[in-house]
This record gives sequence, C-alpha cells and structure tokens, in this order.
Amino acid sequence: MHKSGFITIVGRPNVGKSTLLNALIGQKIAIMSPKPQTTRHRITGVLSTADYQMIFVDTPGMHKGKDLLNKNIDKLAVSSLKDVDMVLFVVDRAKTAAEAFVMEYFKGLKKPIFLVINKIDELKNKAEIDELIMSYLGSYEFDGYFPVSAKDLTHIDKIKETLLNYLPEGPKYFPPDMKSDQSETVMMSELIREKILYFTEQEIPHAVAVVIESIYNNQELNQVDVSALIVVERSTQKQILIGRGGEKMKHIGTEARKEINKVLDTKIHLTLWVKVKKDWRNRPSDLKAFGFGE
Ligand SMILES: Nc1nc2c(ncn2[C@@H]2O[C@H](COP(=O)(O)OP(=O)(O)OP(=O)(O)O)[C@@H](O)[C@H]2O)c(=O)[nH]1
Ligand SMILES: [Mg+2]
Repeated sequence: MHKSGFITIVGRPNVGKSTLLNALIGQKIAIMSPKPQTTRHRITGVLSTADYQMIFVDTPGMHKGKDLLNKNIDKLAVSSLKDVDMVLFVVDRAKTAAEAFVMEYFKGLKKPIFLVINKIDELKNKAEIDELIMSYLGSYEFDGYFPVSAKDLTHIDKIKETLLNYLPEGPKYFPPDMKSDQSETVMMSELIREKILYFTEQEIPHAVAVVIESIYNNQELNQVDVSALIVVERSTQKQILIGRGGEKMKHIGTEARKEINKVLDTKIHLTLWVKVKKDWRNRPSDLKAFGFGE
C-alpha cells in the first residue's frame, strides 16, 4: 500500500517554518532568514520513499498585514489550511497575539493538527519547554506535539514517524526525484533575496522584489550568465542597497552567487541591477509582474 498526503506548515513569521521544511526534506528548498516575513510564496517540498510521499507546504508567516502584498500573502497561508490533509503549527518560545490569530483558523478544521515547538536549543531546561507545551495544549486539542530544533535537526525524525502513521493511502503525486515545485529561476531569485535580507536592515528587506531577467547558458566559459533585477520602492533604498562605491551590492552579489552555486550546483556569473518602482507592494499590476497575487 502506498501512502501520500499534503501537510502544511503554518505559524507566525520567523518561528522557523522554512528551516523546518528544509530539515524535513533534507535539503535547502526554501530560503530562511532572521528577518520576519521572509517567505512570500507557498513552497512545496516533496519527501519520497518507495512506500510513501509526504508533500510539505511551507507558507508565509501569518500576521495581520497592512499592504496589498501582505494581504495576498496571508490569504495563501489560510487557504493552504483548507487544501491539505494535515497541519504542522510551528511556534517558538515567544508566544504572541499572532499565535492566537493563527489558532482561530483551526476551529472546525477536521484534520490532524500537530504542535511543533521549535528552537528548543534556545530553551534552557525541560521545565521551560514543558510549560510552553502546556500553555498551548490548554487552548487547543492538538493531535500531537513535537519539541524540536529545526536548525540542529533535533527530533525531526519523530515528526516524520508520526505523520507516516496518519498518512492516508494515496498515489505518487510527484515523480520520485522531484524535491520541490520551484523552478530553478524562482530559486535563483529567492536566493538573491535571501542575501539581501541578511545584509540589509530595517525597511529594505520588506521593500524588495527580485526578478530574473535573463539566463544564458554560456558554454564557452562553462557557466550560466544570470542577470537579475532588484526592485525597491524608494531611491533612498536604492542608495542603501548599492552602498558606498557599490560595496554593498558587490557583497550581496558575491554571497548570492556562492549560494546559487552550492544549492543549485551550477556555476553562474551574476549581474545585479537595482531599480526603483514606487509603491510596488500596493499595485496589483506590479505584484503580478513580480510573481505575486492572482
Ligand atoms: N536557534 C534556532 N534558530 C532557528 C531554528 N529554526 C530556525 N531558526 C532561525 O529562525 C530564523 C527564522 O527562520 P525561518 O525558517 O526563515 O522562519 P519562517 O517561520 O519561515 O519565517 P517567515 O518566512 O518570515 O514566516 C532564522 O534566523 C533561523 O536560522 C532553531 O531550531 N533554533
Ligand atoms: Mg519562511
């Protein structure tokens, strides 16, 4: 009997959902960063064996977003709850109003929902972990809970074992060698955005979109020439991103190139451009052009 099913990963921004997805699949599929609201798309990761297929759906962190981009993003996470067989609700030690906001959506969902207490490497002792678990079990009847560290890969197998018990009989939805639904082009733009998130502060991370403009297989130099456009909202942001003498952009470009080489196993030459597009996060046509919205 072959088992398969869809499992969505939801929770507040920055709790480690994408890190957990990567840990479950065993390779980098979703970008991760210390900045909240890193994930902007629904990202599918597939874990296949001869006997089963678990299809994990990483979602953007749920919170009450104000602009059009964030409203679209929130819808993604909410709709994913309806479409799947099971839910992993990820939290860390910071219990906020956003957790209650997410749990509101669990009401009436007739499917297994598991609590994942992530970042236990940051928690000092067992009593602290137990207290956190109890505070959640008191407000919702979860089907199980897992204290884990997605970063250190601690107890990740326990999640898989339990999910396998609950996984229904089903077909192979994806070819066995397929790990993700993201194209290489999307992955490249995401890895560039990841480096921007790491090396910029304050409003820049949220104001950025990355679009791959061209990919050329340069056989002469045995490399792939990639040209990417970084879109920001204001000229001041553009200046910060470029940095004095172009230093910042150069650094981001180098780090992104190295990461793309590693993750996609492709030698690339990367050219980055920065362009200002005022208020793109609130323009439906821009959102569409940058890969968001319907
Ligand atoms: N100490 C520790 N940090 C972790 C762990 N898992 C994730 N992190 C860190 O938490 C931060 C956020 O991780 P992400 O995986 O990007 O979080 P996310 O929930 O996907 O965030 P959004 O996409 O913004 O909703 C990163 O700096 C991670 O390195 C963990 O187990 N332990
Ligand atoms: Mg994420």
